[in-house]
Amino acid sequence: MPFYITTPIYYVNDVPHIGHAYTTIACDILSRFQKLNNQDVFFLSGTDEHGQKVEKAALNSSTTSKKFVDQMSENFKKLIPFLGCEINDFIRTTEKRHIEGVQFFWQKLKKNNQIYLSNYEGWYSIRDEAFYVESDLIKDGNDYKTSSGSTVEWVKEKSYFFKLSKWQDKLIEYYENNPELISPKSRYNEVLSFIKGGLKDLSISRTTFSWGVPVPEDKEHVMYVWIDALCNYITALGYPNKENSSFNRYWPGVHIVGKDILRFHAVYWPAFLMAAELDPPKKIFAHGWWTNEGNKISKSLGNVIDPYSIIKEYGLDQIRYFLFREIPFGNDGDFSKNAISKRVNADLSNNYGNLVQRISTFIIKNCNGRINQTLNFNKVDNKLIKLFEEKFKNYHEQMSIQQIDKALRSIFDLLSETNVYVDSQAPWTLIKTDKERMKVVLFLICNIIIKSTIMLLPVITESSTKVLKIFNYNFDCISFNNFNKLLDHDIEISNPKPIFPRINL
Ligand code: ME8
Repeated sequence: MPFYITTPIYYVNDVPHIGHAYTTIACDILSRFQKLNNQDVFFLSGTDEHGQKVEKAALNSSTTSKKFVDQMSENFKKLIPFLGCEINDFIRTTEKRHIEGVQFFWQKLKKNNQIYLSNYEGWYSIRDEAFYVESDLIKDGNDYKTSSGSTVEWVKEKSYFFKLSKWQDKLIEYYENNPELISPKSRYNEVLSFIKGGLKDLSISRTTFSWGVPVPEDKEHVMYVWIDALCNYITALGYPNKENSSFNRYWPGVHIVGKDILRFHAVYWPAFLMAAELDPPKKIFAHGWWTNEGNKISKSLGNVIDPYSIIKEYGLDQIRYFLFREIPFGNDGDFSKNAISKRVNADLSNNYGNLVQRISTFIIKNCNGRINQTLNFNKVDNKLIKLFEEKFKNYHEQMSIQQIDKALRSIFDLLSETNVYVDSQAPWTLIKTDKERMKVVLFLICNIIIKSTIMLLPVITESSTKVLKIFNYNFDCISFNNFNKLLDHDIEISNPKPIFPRINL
């Protein structure tokens, strides 16, 4: 089955930070999970390069807008492999394929009588690239600000409008019939009540600057950056080419976005798509925001977390794991170095790493690195096998609904119980008293280690790969098909090495 997953396309007005890395890694985890389910995955990321915010940043640089966006986009592209993420395509909104696709989309809306020309007069925030009504704003002396502190300016210009108001009832009906389309539930409720509060037609073109996609047949206007940006999800698939195209195969997709941009994705985007007679997205998941040691992350506070330096300091898998285990995916979270160290030491070093290390070195030392396959399990063993089956089921259910933290918790509960089993069965004692029983115990522990490692593969990809190599696991066999079945071959271990050294607190 095709599975299409997207990150937001990131604004190139500044360099990437941990927030961007967070969304990209989330998509990578979910994409790797679906690959283990044998799905045909298409994972897209990219950059949002038009609009006033980017134009302003380009003007402040000493180069042309085109050169500026080329350089800045490269920073986002380069970050992806550094984060251990594997994408299928990277789209830039300044590419020809995108511009042509968006212009086609615009014409389709026009043909369907969804667009009209009028005048816009109201507030606009360049930082948010969003229109605001006065009731959304907070008075700040003589000025107004948004609730997140963005400044706004009064805009008065000729503009094309999209007939968003016409889609209010359709959107309500659509979401009421499909409540699982927006997650978490609280965000779904928020979107639904926003739509029920009434939708106004949306200004979708600008005339007071020129850094945007030209509106077809009206050179005076460029498109509003959000209609341009949202279309990336389909232009990257080859839209408007529908026959035999990736569009045909992969659309509709799953969008992972920050809570700040949910409204654009869950209100405007499905309405645009329905108006163009296309399917709305399959799912929109809105995650929360990270603060840094309790403070809002912002350039002016000088506390922006650079993904390169934090990964160099703690390690890639350590950061990937921390980001997705520490807080429920969907909630806000606080990024603190103390929390990273505690989390890594407790889970990755003690619970998982130590288990792998002590079992693999024990087998090398005492069994020549080899444990034969067996089925001679007793009651205690069967209890652990049953627990594994339960935890895998839970892991699978949670990952399927993007609850990455809960899925990880299932694996680590299983590993904790496995450590208890190791201590109670004590293979180091059995070696003296009952060698046959020792082999059964070791075979089962190796099974659980291998299975847990495969479950961890989407999150801590590099380290899981290393562990599977220690256990000489055949990578061609990796899939969640028949996952409950224990290994039907002997286990061979080579070159055990410590995987997660403890971080000194
Ligand atoms: O909004 N914590 O781009 P953008 C968690 N171009 N995530 C964060 C974060 C934080 N502190 N800060 C940013 C745009 N993010 C548009 C999107 S899509 C058609 C167009 C993440 O560069 C989060 O995913 O401002 C947020 O949605 C995204 O970065 C916004 O990136």
